[in-house]
Amino acid sequence: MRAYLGLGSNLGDRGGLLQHAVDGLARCPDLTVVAVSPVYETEPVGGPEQPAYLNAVVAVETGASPRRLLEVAHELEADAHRVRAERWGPRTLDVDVLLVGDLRVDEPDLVVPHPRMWERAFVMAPLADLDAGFADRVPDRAGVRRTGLELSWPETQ
Ligand code: GSY
Repeated sequence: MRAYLGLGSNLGDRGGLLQHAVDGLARCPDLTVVAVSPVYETEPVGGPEQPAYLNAVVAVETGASPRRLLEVAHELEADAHRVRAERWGPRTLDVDVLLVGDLRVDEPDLVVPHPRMWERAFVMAPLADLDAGFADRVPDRAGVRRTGLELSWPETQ
């Protein structure tokens, strides 16, 4: 299955934290990283006043369940010392399970496809870079700009 994970960081070495997450995914035996989007700098959506985010989307090939992908996401976040104290507040690293093939999950702590992805240009713009089939679903791009930063993964190293 092709799955997509969203990465976001707005604290500390934001680019380094995104790269650290991609490196962690590339080491994970449950999946293969097949593509990584360009990095976008994006205005925060929701929550208190907080710094701008860097966002990217990673495409993986995997036979892992959405639940296992959520575990991997939480491991990466914990590794980045994310403090989960404030739900919508700044975070060193946020990893969201966006899509897992055609699977649908609706559980209290896991909803796939990610329920808010369609309205978030910081998710849909990088997702459309990886799959042009989403290009006509990208909402207003105000506050979302592509940086020159590129993340690497084994195929590009
Ligand atoms: O859900 C991801 C965390 N997050 C973000 C984000 O990654 N980027 C932007 N621009 N705003 C956000 N608000 C939240 S919460």
